[in-house]
Amino acid sequence: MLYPRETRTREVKDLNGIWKFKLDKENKGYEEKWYLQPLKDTIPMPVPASYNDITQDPEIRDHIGDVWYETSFWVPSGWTDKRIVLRVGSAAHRAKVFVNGKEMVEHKGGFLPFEVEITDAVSFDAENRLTILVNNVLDWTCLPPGFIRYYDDSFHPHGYKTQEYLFDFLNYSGIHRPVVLYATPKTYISDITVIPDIQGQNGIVEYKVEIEGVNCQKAVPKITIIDRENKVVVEGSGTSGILEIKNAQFWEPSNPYLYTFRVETLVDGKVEDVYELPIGIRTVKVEGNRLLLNGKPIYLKGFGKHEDADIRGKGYDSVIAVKDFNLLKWIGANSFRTSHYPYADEIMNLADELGILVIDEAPAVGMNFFNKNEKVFCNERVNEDTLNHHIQVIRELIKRDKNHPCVIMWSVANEAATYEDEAYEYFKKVIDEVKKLDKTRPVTIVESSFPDETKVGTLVDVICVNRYYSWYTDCGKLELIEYQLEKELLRWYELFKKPVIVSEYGADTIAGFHSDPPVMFSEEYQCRMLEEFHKVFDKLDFVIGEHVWNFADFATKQAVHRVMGNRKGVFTRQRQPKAAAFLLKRRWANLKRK
Ligand code: GCB
Repeated sequence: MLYPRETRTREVKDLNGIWKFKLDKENKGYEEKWYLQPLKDTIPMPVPASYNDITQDPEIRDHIGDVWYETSFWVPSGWTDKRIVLRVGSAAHRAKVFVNGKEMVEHKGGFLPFEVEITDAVSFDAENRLTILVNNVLDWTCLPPGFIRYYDDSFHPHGYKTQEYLFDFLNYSGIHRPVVLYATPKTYISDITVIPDIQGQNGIVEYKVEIEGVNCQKAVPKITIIDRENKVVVEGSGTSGILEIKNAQFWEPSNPYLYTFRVETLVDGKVEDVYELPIGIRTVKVEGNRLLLNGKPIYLKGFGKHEDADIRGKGYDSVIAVKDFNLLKWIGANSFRTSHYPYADEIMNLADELGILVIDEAPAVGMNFFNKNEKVFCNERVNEDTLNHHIQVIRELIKRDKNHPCVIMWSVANEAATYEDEAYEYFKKVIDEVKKLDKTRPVTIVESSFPDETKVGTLVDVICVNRYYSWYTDCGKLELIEYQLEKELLRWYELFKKPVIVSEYGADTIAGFHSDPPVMFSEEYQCRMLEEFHKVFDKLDFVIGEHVWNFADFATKQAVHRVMGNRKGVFTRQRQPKAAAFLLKRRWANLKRK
């Protein structure tokens, strides 16, 4: 799926801003066809944003079910002979889109974009009404999965229910990413796949262009690769081919060089459509116990993140996005994982531009009761339907992100119950799909299982493991970390002979709490814990990365162990550094390993 970009032949119209919003308290609006008329009794709601924290009303914050959004737009008169597409960056978790009362498309999955051609549904002479129904219920067929708990006891009123899910971050809901209209010619470039390679000093670009629409049979794509100085470095033509850039600049964190891959489709010698894709020439490979970027070992320094901020919730916000990248640069990180779901296109674009490496994660989190008596991979829970949806999400994810040089690895899940026998078959199918669609990037599953119990260690290219020694186990016992962690990591390597990334480690820390000797929740404890982990990483050659949990404090569902959210941030939710930020900045500046 091509990100909507303006070119000579393409226009993008932003529909973001303040929309009308209505809570569907009894979830009856679809049945009553609310979309046929303008919504009544609405309140203003920003798009993109989670709706949960925008008002003072707990009923809106905690709503389970449907909500309605509505806006209106005019179609520019210059678009009469164009193909008009509506694109929703994401809506959590299911959406139905109506244009002028007509149902156009539905989508399941809250963290990926979807689009629909609406050329025949719009009016050029009148204002058009756009209605989006969003539903936030998570069930076992969703990613992430969840379930509704109905209470049948004397402590709860009749009919009381809660949305349950087995991950900690808050189930923020709403239209989370930009909504745009865009226009393309009627014969249009529908997809581009670019696979970069390196031969000596030269960059190799294998490409494939897909064209659809009225004259697609006649259309011939012309390809031009342009450097940053706007110089043409190579040209070609045809729907697929291999191009060579002599003396290419390779994309890497210290030089995130992007070329422009311009496609022009010619129909009877005339330019019909133009699309410009930023590309980076780089390779990623796992060799022995190393991760190689452009043939050289790379050590990952960074974080597991979240899309999360005050008031906006999970809504994309360019202010937060740029601030976060500035903090990543300031602290000396070179990477992050999109824990626990794919992030906004705009964030991926920034990572390309700024040279931050990304482990791109599917929204498969919360597939674990952390209780071996409660099975997850079974008919009533994560089953064939979940698997089919997982595979569908993998397809959408790779289609969206395949061309990003920043994406160096796919993560198919976080902390699933991989100790269950059934997990092997399940993840084999998911990983086979990834490998079928992308033969160039390594694949991982982020583990909480121990090396001797996981059933999936043989399926992945890199072992990613989350570990909380001295936090969730042996609380406060910093002195045990080195002993426990070293033993465990050595075992991972002994069993699987694959490079290991510690993809989560960290301590909840309330900014401003101090204690010496350190106790849990103090800034000193967070620092000491990180240092103990680092001692072990620095001894073990096969450890190829450290991702602290978390970049910033973030909102969670309420629980006795959550003090207004998860406080494992190295930055506060307002993006101010805790003491650990300065520790990491010093460490990462001086780290010898590359
Ligand atoms: C984990 C999860 C992460 C949680 C974290 C924690 O293992 O992967 O989503 O936020 O632990 O702090 O509990």
